[in-house]
This record gives sequence, C-alpha cells and structure tokens, in this order.
Amino acid sequence: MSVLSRLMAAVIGLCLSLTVPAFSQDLNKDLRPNFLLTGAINRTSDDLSGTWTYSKDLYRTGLTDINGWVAKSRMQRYRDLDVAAEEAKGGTTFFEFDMDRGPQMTIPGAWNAAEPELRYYDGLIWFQRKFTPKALNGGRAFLRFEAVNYRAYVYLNGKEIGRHEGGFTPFVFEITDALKAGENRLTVGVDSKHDGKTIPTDITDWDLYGGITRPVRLIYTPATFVDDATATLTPQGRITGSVQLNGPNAAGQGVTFAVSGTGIKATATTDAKGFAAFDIKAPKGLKLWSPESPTLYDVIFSAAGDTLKDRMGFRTIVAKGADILLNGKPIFLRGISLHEEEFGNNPGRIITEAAARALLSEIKYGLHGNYVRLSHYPHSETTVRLADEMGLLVWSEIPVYWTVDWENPAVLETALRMQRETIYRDRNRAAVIIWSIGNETPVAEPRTRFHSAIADTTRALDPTRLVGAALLVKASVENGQTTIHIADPLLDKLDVMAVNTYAGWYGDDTLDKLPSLRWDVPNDKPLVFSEFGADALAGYHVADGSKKFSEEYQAEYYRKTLEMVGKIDNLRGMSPWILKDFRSPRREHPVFQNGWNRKGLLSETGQRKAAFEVLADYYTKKAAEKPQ
Ligand code: GCB
Repeated sequence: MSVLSRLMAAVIGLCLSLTVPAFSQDLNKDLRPNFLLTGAINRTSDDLSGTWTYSKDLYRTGLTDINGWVAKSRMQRYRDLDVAAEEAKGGTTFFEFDMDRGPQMTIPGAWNAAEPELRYYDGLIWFQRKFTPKALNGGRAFLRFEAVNYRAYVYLNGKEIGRHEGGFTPFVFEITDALKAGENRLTVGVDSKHDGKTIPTDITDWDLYGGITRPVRLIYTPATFVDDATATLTPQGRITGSVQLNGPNAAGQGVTFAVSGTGIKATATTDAKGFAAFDIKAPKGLKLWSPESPTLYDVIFSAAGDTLKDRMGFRTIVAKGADILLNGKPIFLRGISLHEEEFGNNPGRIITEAAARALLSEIKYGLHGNYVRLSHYPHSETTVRLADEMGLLVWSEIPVYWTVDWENPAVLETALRMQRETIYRDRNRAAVIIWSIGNETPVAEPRTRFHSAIADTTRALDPTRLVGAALLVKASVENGQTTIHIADPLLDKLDVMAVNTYAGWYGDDTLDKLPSLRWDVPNDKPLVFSEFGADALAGYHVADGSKKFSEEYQAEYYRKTLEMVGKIDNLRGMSPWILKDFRSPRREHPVFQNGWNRKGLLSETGQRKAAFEVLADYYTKKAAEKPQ
C-alpha cells in the first residue's frame, strides 16, 4: 500500500468510526443469560431460605489484599474449611474469619433491618449456609437467586461459580458438577456499594438496602429441560409462543403447549439449537384476563420428558391514538406507585406473599385501583404473580433513575442486561402491560441515545407490550399563565407518555393555582401521570390545610391536582406517588420525616391518611364512568 492510499484508508476509517453510533457493538452482543429457568418457582427445588451466618468485610479483604494482590488465605471467607478444626491443630496458621461461628441472619431480607449495627452498613458482607442436595440421578442442579443487592460473588465448596451485578433481577448458575454428595458449603459475598457506574447510582430517594433480599433455591431438572417457555395472545386472536430446551437432547424434540380446560394444544419440533415456536388460533371460549376478571389457566410446556407448569392469563394490550386498549377496549389506569417495602416500622424488603397481599389489597380494594406502578426497579416475582392473581395491571421499571453514566458502554450493557432479565422473568404475566425504561432523566443527547437503546432492546424482546418512561416536564410563564410542556425527543420511542409533576409541593405554586396550570402535551399518545404527590405525617392535622406535612394539605393537594390533570384530553391513567411511606436517607426533617419519605397515602404501618379517601373516591367515580 502506498503512503497515499494508507493515508486515505486512515481518513476513511476515521470517518467511519465517527459515524458509527457509539453503542452499536454492545447492542449486537448476546446478553441473554446462560440459563433462565423460566417458571423456576414451580420446579422441584430446595428452598435455601432460613438461617445463614455472615461476616462483615467493609475493606473487602476476602476479595483482594492491599495493593490489589490476591486476598490473603486467612481472609478468604469462601474457603471450604472448618476454621475451628484447623485452629485445634495448632501451628502457625491462623484465620481472621470463621464463617461457621459467625453471627446469624435470616435470609431473605435486607441486612439494614436485621441488626441495628448494620442499619447504615454499605459494603461487602459474606453469607454462608450449608445444605445437602438430593441425589441427582443423571439430572442437573442449579442455584437460582431471585435478587441480591447489588453485586453477588458466589462460591460453592470453596470454588467460585459465578458473579452477578444488579439488585433486582434473578440469576442462575449450574452447579451439577460442583456439588458434592452430603454437605455442601455455599458462600455468597454481597456488596451493596453503589457508585457513578452502577444502576441505580448512589443518588436516589430510597433506601438502597443490601443483602440477599429474595429467596435462593436449589433447583433440580432432568438432563434436558425446558429452560424458557412463553405464550401470548395476539391482537389477531392467535396464541403464539416458543420453547427453548437446554441439554444434550435439546435438538429435534417434540414440544407440547397445553392450556387446561380450553382445548388449546400446540405442538412443534425443536431445531438444532433446541428452539421451537408455535402459533395456533385461540379458541372462542378462552376467557380473557382483565382486572375485573383475572382468569388464570393452568398451562403446561412439555418436551424431552420435562414438564414446566405455570398459571397464565391471556389478554391483549395495545396503544392506539390516545387510547390504551385492553382486550380491544379503552381502559383508564387507576393506579398508585409502590416501593418494595413491606408494612412495619422496620421494613427489610421481606416480600412474602402475605406482605405483598397486604400492600396490593390496599390498592385493589382500598383505593378501587386496577393498576400499580412497581417503581423504581423490578419488584419481587411474588408481587408480580400476585398482581396476576388479584387483577392489577403492572408498570414494570428498571432503575435507570436520575443520573446515570450515559456515555459509558459498560453501564448501558448493565441496563440492557437488567431489562432482559426482567422481561424473561415476567413476560408470561398478563398483569404486566408496560415496560418502563427509566425515571426522570434530564434531557440530553447521550441520555436519549442510552434510553433509545433500551427501548429498542425491549421492543425486540417483547413486541407485545407497551414501552414507557417517566419523563420530566418544563414550565414556562407568559402573561401570568403557567404552561407545562413535555419536550423530550425520547417520546418517539414510547407508546405511553408518562410524566411526573410536583407543582404544589416542590416550587412556589400554591394549591389554588393548580387547576389553572395549562398542560401543553402531544395528544397522539396516551398520557399517564406516573407521579404526583405531597408529604404528610400520619396524625399531623392542621384543620385549614395551611401547613405542608399536614394530612389536610396532602388531601387538598390531591383534590387540586386531580382537578388539574382531569382537564387533559388524552389522560389515560395515573400512579400518584405513593401508596406507603418509605425509607429514604434523603429525608431527615426531625419532626416530620426521620428518614422516611412521607408521600405515602398510608403511613409505614398502614395508617390511612386523609388523602387516601380523596383518591379512593376519585377512582370509585372513574370506575363507574364509561371508558372514553
Ligand atoms: C420523584 C422521584 C421519586 C421521589 C419523588 C419525591 O420525582 O421519581 O423517586 O421519591 O419524586 O418524593 O420527591
């Protein structure tokens, strides 16, 4: 090559690299987890919940030594070793941990609530438990963690079996070959530290909590098993779906999908990669899932001697013009937002079915709602399954919140991975209608590019649901008239326009001004208020409502805000902020807050504030109205 042609090649190369979108190579990467174990909750398993021991490791000595050297063996909490027995031998060896004799904690649950000294602990803690597996008899075994916040380092019998980043989604490691007969030692390092490169970052308005916050199960499968299976009703009246097998006999297998009591039975044969798709006409008698009638069917996916059972509902969801159509009919989303915190004055994210039911019942039966925004991250599978059973539509969200390192491809990859893990986990839940790709992120080109990548991945993975995001709004004043606008290029990527507004709480607007604020919003899409709210301390009363933090102020705020939003033509729903007061280190007023965000309609123990009835009345009327 001549010098000139080399120069030209370099110039062309430079031009190409300037025009290629920054994230293209990451988007092409296959971010599907190695194992999904869809519907794992219904598989044969041993629940590893219960008593674990733990060892604090604020300086991460179990992971690395000073100067980045390998951790000292006397610090490696994950070693498969009986420290007391070693000590009894005498000699020069000594240890600076002993997992067997460490303090105990009940798993699942956040450590912040477990011990007063761990309330503000933010860093690494090692957890350990022992278990004896069933005989595998040629089958396989997997560890499935429903959530570990925020990073997990997993070791079995002293060997690392995997790592995971992200506090709210499940992950699975195969341990078939790593298991021993008899007792096995499972050690998990959990690092709760968030920073500028995690999702979310360390700047939030909720307690970041640390720990093994959801159940851990040892799951048994045959050698070849159904790793993933999905089925959905299309607006064209068909049931389409697929099955992915994993194992030595995955290829060329007959697959059956059957829905009990409906006559639905689809069959297909897996390809060389163990994948099979099916597409059949939905029978006339199929009862559609809806909040009023949340019909769930027993379904079975079977292949290669493995059977995956689940309970599933069938419905369609479409955005058309300004309407949201559920099963072809316009619907108004009567909702509320929710953090993942159980009732009580020391919540630890311990979401048992009873805890989830107590929360969702307040929405369904107390507020007469039909919808819940599970903010600001994927909630427990228990909650989502219960929403399916009780008939509550769900907005599901990943914690791309406020500030994120928008230009960092590794951070985008983390976000994409989270969204995938969420979609794979929940795409068989009829309740879930909206995948949200973020909350209140300031408009700027790198941020819009980042969100667009998530929107594209979401749509590619699940074209059957709506894509949304909770957006910021802008206000302008002209001739004394305040107008609120949504000016966000991300709108092009969304099916549902969702906005958060706090006029009347933050800022200088008085409550009497709210109904006259003008909303200038595009009207070709459904608009949903993803948030509005005001703090109130339960039991603090100021009869004329003149004082912020009083129940009366919050109730009046709701009246005026409902009057304001009710004037917007394409309003199709709302999820005010929020059902229950929640822990937030951002909120430290010593009289009213003490570490709690008080925008709940219920106190942390479930006491209803005056605004609860205001919203409940509004929803009762809405439910009685003919839909638009
Ligand atoms: C918001 C955030 C939410 C906060 C809330 C508040 O806009 O999305 O996470 O907790 O405001 O209370 O200020």
